[in-house]
Formats: sequence, C-alpha cells, structure tokens
Amino acid sequence: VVESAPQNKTLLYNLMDTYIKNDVLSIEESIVNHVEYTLARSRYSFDNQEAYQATALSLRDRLIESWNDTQQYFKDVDAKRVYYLSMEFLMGRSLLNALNNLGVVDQYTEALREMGYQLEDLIQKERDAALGNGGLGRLAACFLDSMATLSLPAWGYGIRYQYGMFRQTIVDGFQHEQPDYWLNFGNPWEIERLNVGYPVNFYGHVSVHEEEGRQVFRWNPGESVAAIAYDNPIPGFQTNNTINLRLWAAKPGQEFDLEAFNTGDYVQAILSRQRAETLSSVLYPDDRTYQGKELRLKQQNFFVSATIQDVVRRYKDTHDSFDQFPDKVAFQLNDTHPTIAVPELMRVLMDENKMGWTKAWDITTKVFAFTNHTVLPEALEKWPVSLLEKLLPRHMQIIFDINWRFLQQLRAQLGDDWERIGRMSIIEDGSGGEKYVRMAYLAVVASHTVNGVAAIHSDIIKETIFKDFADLWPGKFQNKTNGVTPRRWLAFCNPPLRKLITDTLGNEHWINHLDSLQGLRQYADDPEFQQKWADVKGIAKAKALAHIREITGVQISDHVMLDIQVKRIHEYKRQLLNVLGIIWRYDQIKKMTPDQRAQVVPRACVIGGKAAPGYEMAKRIIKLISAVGNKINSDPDIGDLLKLVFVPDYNVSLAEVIIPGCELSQHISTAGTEASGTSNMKFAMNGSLIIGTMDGANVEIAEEIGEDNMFIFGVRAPEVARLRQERRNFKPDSRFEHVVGLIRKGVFGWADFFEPLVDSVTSGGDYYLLANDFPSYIDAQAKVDEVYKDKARWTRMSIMSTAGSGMFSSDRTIQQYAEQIWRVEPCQVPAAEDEQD
Ligand code: GL9
Repeated sequence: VVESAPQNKTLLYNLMDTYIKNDVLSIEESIVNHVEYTLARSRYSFDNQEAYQATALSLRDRLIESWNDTQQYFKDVDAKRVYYLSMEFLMGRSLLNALNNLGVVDQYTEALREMGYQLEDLIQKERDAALGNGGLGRLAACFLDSMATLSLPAWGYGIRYQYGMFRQTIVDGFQHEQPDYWLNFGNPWEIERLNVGYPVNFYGHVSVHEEEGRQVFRWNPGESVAAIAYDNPIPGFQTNNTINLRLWAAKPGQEFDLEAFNTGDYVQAILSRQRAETLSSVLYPDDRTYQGKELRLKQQNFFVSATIQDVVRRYKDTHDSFDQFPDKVAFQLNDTHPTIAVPELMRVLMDENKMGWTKAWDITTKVFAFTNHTVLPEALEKWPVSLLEKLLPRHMQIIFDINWRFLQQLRAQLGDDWERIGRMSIIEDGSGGEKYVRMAYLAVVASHTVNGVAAIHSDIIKETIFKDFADLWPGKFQNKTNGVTPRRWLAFCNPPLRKLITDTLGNEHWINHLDSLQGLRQYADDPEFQQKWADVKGIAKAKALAHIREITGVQISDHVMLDIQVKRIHEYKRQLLNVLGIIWRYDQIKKMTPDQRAQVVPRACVIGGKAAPGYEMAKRIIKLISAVGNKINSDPDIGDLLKLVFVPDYNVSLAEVIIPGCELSQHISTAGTEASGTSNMKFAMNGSLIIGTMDGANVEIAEEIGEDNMFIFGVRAPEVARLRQERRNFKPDSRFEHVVGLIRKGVFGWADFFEPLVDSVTSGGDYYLLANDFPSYIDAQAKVDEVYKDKARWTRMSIMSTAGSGMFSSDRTIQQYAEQIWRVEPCQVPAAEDEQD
C-alpha cells in the first residue's frame, strides 16, 4: 500500500463541525440538500413523501455521526459487547423516535413548518418496519432502545426481510392477508454496507482427514449465499450513544459452481443464482406455531452464521488468541430461533480456527444465554435430524457430539436412570422412526443462563418443560421480567401525559428512571390533580376515537368507556371469552326496561389483532367478532350503550394511537399460558385500568400497582392442570350455556361456520377453561361498570396504574440482563467538549 500524504486531522475534524448544526436554518439546508442531491427532486416541488424521506436522511446524517463515534469508542476501550440475536425486530416507525432521542424535535418541527410542511403529516408517510410477529419481536425492539439509552456496548442481529408482517384487511368479516412490501420507497434509515458480507453455506458433505495427529473436518458445501449487512442506527435517549441493529440480506454467493454455467444453459444458471435472495425475503407470520419448514431453518442458519462470522472477525481484529473471547463477547438467544449459533460457533472455532473440542466447548458455554418465551408445546422447535443432516451436515455432527458428551455426563451424575436420561436427550427418538433435535434442550445445555420473561413464567418453566434441567443445574435458571421502553410507549406517544407527569414531578428524570413515577401516588386523591389527569386522558381518548373512526367508520361518543383488547388472535389469549362477555352484555341490555337501560354504563369494545394465515380457529374468531359487532352496532335498540369494533391491521403505529386513549384493557389469557405479555405494561403506563387473569406479568403488575387497582378474575395457574383433567365433568354456569346457545342458534348468523368455535369451549373440550372463568369474568366486568360510575375512584385507579408501572421499563429489564447475565458495563461516549484534549 502506498501511503498518500498524512491526513489533515484538524481540517477533517473541523469540517464535521461545520456540517451538523442545530439551528433551524442549517436543518432546512440539510433537508433541502437531501431533496435535491439525494432524492434528485427539486426544492420547489417535493411532496410529503419526499419531505419525509429527506427529513429522515437528514436525521440519518446525525445518527451516522454518533454511530461512528460510538463504535469507535467501544473499539478503543475494547468493551465487552453483547449481541442480541433475534429472528424478529418489530421496530415500527423511526422518525419521531429519532427526533426525540436526538433532542431536535422543536428545531425540525420549526424548520419543516417554515418550509410549508407539518411534522405530523410526514410521520404518517413512514411505513412500519414490521419485522416481527408480536410481543417477542417488539420486546427485541424495546431492548435495543434501552441498551442504547443505558449506553451499553450492544448490537442487535437479525434478518432484513423484504416482506414484513402481512397487512390485514377485513372483507365481509374475514381476514385477508396482503403482502407488506415495506421497502417500496426504499428505507432512508438504513446504511447499506455492500462491503460487509459473508458466505453462508448449505448442503454438501463433510470429509475428514488427519493433520498433525488430529482429526480435521472439512465441510464441502453444495450451496453458498452471501449475507450483506444493512445497519440500522439505534439512538439512545439522553446519551450520545447510537448502537447498531445489523440486519442481513441474502444475495447470490461467490461463484463456486461454475459447472452450472458450462452446461450450456447460461440463463438458467443466472436464474438459479438469483434464488438465493429468497432466503431473506419473507417473515414467517406464524406466532407460536412451529412447522418444520426448510426455508425457516435456512433463514435461521443464514443470519446466525453471518453474525458469528462478523463477531469473530471483530474480535480477531483486536485480539490474537481466543483466550479473552468470553470476556469480550456475550450472545443472547431470543427464543430457540437462533440456537443453531451453538454448533456454528463450535464449527468456526474447531474447523476454521483449529481449536480442540474441550476448549471450544468451554468458550461456547461461557458466551451463550437463552431466553424462553413460551410454554405452549406447539411452539417448541424440533428439527428433523434428516433435514439438518441434509442442510447442515457439519452442524448435525456437532450436535450429535454435544449430545453424546452431555449424555455421558448425565450417566456419570445420575447413574442408570435411563428414563430421565432419555427424557433429557437433545435428540428425540420419534415414534415414527424419525429423530428430532430439540432446539430448546440444545440451548439449555449450551447456555450458562436460561431465563423466563415474567416471575410466574420463570417458575413454570422450571416445573414443566425444563424441570429435569432445573433440577440438575438450579443455578442456571433466572427470571427477567419483560419491560417496554417508556420513551416510545409513554413520553413520545402521549405528549399531554408526559407534560402532566413532568410538571408534577418537576423534571423529566422519570423518563430514564421510571421508578420515579411512584411520586404520582401522593396526588392520586387530590381532586385538582385528578381533574388534570382526566383531562389529559380525555385528549388521548379523543385522538384514539378519531383514529378508530377514520379506519373503521364507526363513531364512538367520547363519554363511552373505551375497552380494548389488542394482541395476536390466539385461543389461549381468549378473545372468545371477551366476545362471549359482550354477547352476555348485549343480551342483558336487550332485556332491560328503559329505566334499567338508563343505568347502563355505555361501552365501546375494540378488538384488534392478526391471525396466523393457517390458524383456522383464530380466523373464525375474527369472523365472530365482526358478526357480533354487526349485529350490535346496527341494533337501533342499543345505540351508544354498546359497540363492538374490530380494528384491522393492528400494528405498532396503531398501538401508539390507541393505547394512550384506552380506559380499560383486557389481558385475559388462561392462567399459565401467557408467558409475560407486554402490552399490559404499556396500557398500565398510560393509565388504562386492566381487567385480567393472574397470568404472566399481570401478576407482578398487580403487586406493583395494587390488586385493588385492577380487575382480577379467574382460576390461578396451579389449579389449571386439575381443572383440565376434570373438565369433562364440569357443569358450566347457565349464563355461559345461554350465551353459547345464542351463537349456535344463529343469532349472529353463520351458525355452521362458528360451530367449531363453540364446540372448542363446550362438551368437554374447553382446553383454555373459558367456561370455568366465565362467571368470574362477568362479575369482574360488573365491577368495572360500578367503578366507572365513580369518576374520582376511576381516575384514582388510573393514576395508581401509571404510578405503579415504573418497574416495567425495559431499562430495568436490561439493567438486570447486563448485570446478572451478560456482565457488560455502560460505555458512554464522552460529550464533545471532553473529546478535544
Ligand atoms: C411471547 C409470549 O407469548 C408473550 O407472553 C411475551 O410477552 C413475549 C415476549 O417475551 O413473547 N412468546 C412468543 O412466542 N410470542 C410472544 O409474544 N409470540 C409472538 O411474538 C407473536
């Protein structure tokens, strides 16, 4: 390399200083320059879409500057990094979040206004980055926000799907799925790094030879694709740190199969190369159901292999042995989806870095930790050995070796307890002769720490799916109760409430130290404060109602209680219980005298959520909601007293509008089934009361805000197993029978279509115990009505909900991960003034 003249550091440094400035004129210049020179439009004619893009690009410039500083700083101090590996990151929109975190909302708002644009309009132009299904993916996004805000040396790694979560439309009450081609107008936030790429291999065979007395395995792959990095800067709040979410996209690999090109069919050969790109094209929209789809396993290996290569490369850049690897690297496995990282790291260490098994395993088991997110059996990943052998032959060998050594160890510790040893084996001997790899067991065996996502869930996994392992390694199991970012989910989505809290507490310290919300408790009984609180909730509610009207056409009056259940549609979440309760309410109102009706608390029930495209029962539930809604909403007898609305296409952006305005939210899963839930936390933070079961994080929410500030009902987790056993002999309450009978009779039409639904909760079915919980649910709803009539009491409970939700900040969660699992420390980029000398 020929050295050119030494860099003029002073000039280069000062040039940066002259570019990014916070005055309104400089911001206008930056936006307009992007309109002209990046988008190649004219400053005299650009629409809101282009204004949004240029604004985003202008903000990206700032993000890149702080991203560069942050990464350089991590490198300089050789910080231990944590790598959060996840198949899903449900990011939502970035514009408002970036403006707030960079602390330039006012300047940008003013700059845009002066140029003739409204920030609110531009915000709507951004497509959600919906690279996730639901809670699990949104949790990963909240965690990134907290890791950045806590100045942790953290990276997220995932897949840049071209098609995110499908768009849901409702036609005649039925769900239809539309592709979410979110990159249509490009993605102004990402940084394409065509120079950061790795080959990811599949298929082929493994050969062995001797080298210096040791066996060396060589994998000769049959297919190779390239993983290309797309970096997404994640700014922290009130820190200069901006961390990275690196998403991989698949491109055709290096040509190694030149044969194909010499067979004469050149065009076919090109086309088959192109198929590589399909690897990262689509997010699987099935939540909590596992299908052994080859493409899904390929996606997992694709992003994991690229990630491991990237991390090892980064480590080796500054270290010449692997001795310090566990002191510099921590991997968190977000569910079992990235568990192939375990054999992949072993392979890289042994086959590519000539390490022996013992040392490689020692390193591997020191760097991985694993989070379990569900106990639903249908969600537990088990890959057929035959598929793994074909797709990833070397990984399969390594998994067999891991299992062999693990079983040896068990034998030594447990003696001849073959039954237990068989139960714990990573390889399951399926009855049909097929063998399977139990990915959760592989993750447990290889990880130093395993955690659940709420206290009750962490207890349950130790008693059920991982019992044998928890008995063997009690110290391995921890709890890390989920959290949500109070920036997006309170401060940014609910500005009037933010202002009231800040005015009351005296400053904005609470946004980064959410426990401070406790300081609101002392005002809970103060009528003046209650009035302010009710006013602020009213503003948010009006906004939510306007939005609901815009997307559904249904007008809800502002004195009507707003009752919301939004989450993926699933039998265990019991949207059906909600509907049965609504039918009960409807039927009651119908039978009332005018005097009685005058006493009814008017209510609008909103339900939203997507059904997995292949989940028939869930789709029937959507149709039932629509059918019941049609009947009620068009009944002139009912008027404002009751409404049922299905909001289509529930997503992050919609959540940001309706959660702040909600008064009552429903979290009513069968006890023991919802690992945590995270929307429950968002609703509570925004002063919505909760009607819910003692499940997931509801249990801890009740502890924090007080059970008397919630509407708790239903059976408790320890009773569920017994009740399931006994349900064939269970005689449901007559009210339940009546309501179910109305559906059967065809009061809402479609009686045949709803039959499987009704059957699933009657005649000894009812796995999720709707009949058991129905009476106490109805009672809890009656209590809700009673309290709602007492405005002061309701408002007090609302204040107490927000005041008690401090522990559900993902900052708290991440702090605990950092201290108790990752052992990483904050690494905050010094402020610019200190940088000079
Ligand atoms: C989930 C659990 O079901 C939720 O209870 C939990 O809050 C989140 C985050 O820990 O994880 N597990 C899971 O597979 N999903 C969850 O939401 N599924 C989806 O994300 C759709």
